[in-house]
Amino acid sequence: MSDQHHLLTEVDGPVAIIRINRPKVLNALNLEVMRDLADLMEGFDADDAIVVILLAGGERAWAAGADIGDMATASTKDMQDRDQFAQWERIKAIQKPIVAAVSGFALGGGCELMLHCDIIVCSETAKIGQPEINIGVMPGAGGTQRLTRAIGKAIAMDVVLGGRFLSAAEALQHGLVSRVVPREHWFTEALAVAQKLSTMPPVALRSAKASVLNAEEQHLSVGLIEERRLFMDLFDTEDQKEGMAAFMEKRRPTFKGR
Ligand code: CO8
Repeated sequence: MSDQHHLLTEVDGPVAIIRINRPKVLNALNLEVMRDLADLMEGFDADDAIVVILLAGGERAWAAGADIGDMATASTKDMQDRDQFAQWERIKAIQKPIVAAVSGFALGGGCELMLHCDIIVCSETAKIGQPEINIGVMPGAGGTQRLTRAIGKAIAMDVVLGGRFLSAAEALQHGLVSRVVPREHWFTEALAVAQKLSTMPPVALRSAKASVLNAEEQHLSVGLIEERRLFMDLFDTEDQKEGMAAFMEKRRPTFKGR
């Protein structure tokens, strides 16, 4: 495991693992972490040997938000000049699937980072929320939008306006996370999900991710046209030929990512 101090990385076959590692501040996301996270993710996205990215926090905290110390005395102009949202846009543009391994606090920018991931495996200990209101601000990295699309207006208002934390069970019930697992399995189960995904045909994975994300971005009729195009394009890949031939021949497919 190589240590880039606040982010630890490891490659496990076709799965790239990134761990946020600032335990003393509950993995608060400062500007350097976000920039380096975007750099790492873009590197793995461009690496043909990697199929899936697994992003993990720590046992006590996935991430307790943006680093409040970074912003405490900032003016609106200071925040604009930092252009920190450019890093979030880079993470949003990652084409490979991102699996989140979430334990403990996922708050504020931490919750928003979780919402940038595609499959969210969450410990039964997780506490998820957007408590920015308590410190005089509001979500700024997509929380009011992605959270509302995921869980609906009524619960989103409770979380965003009231600062209420959702338990893992509530988050699952409201469709905010993909799976809830016993506390001791939060990382191993997420890794297993990432490993399973990494056996899938990579081109189809990318197209399917893009198409599901379109459902959040676009109106239905536009999303359906784009889905049809992505679906058709996959018929020019070797993996489609191999996947369907293997099914017909009752054998396991060997995907090549093209
Ligand atoms: N930023 C900086 N330091 C933090 C943060 C944070 N977000 N969260 C926790 N810490 C630090 C604490 O200051 C403390 O440090 P120290 O030991 O030096 O005093 C250490 O982590 C441990 O925290 P606590 O002692 O408070 O631990 P508790 O178990 O008592 O409480 C809580 C845990 C409830 C998670 C509590 O720490 C808390 O409320 N944290 C802040 C949560 C919050 O408000 N998050 C939102 C931040 S604002 C935000 O995310 C805006 C996003 C905008 C878009 C992104 C732009 C970059």
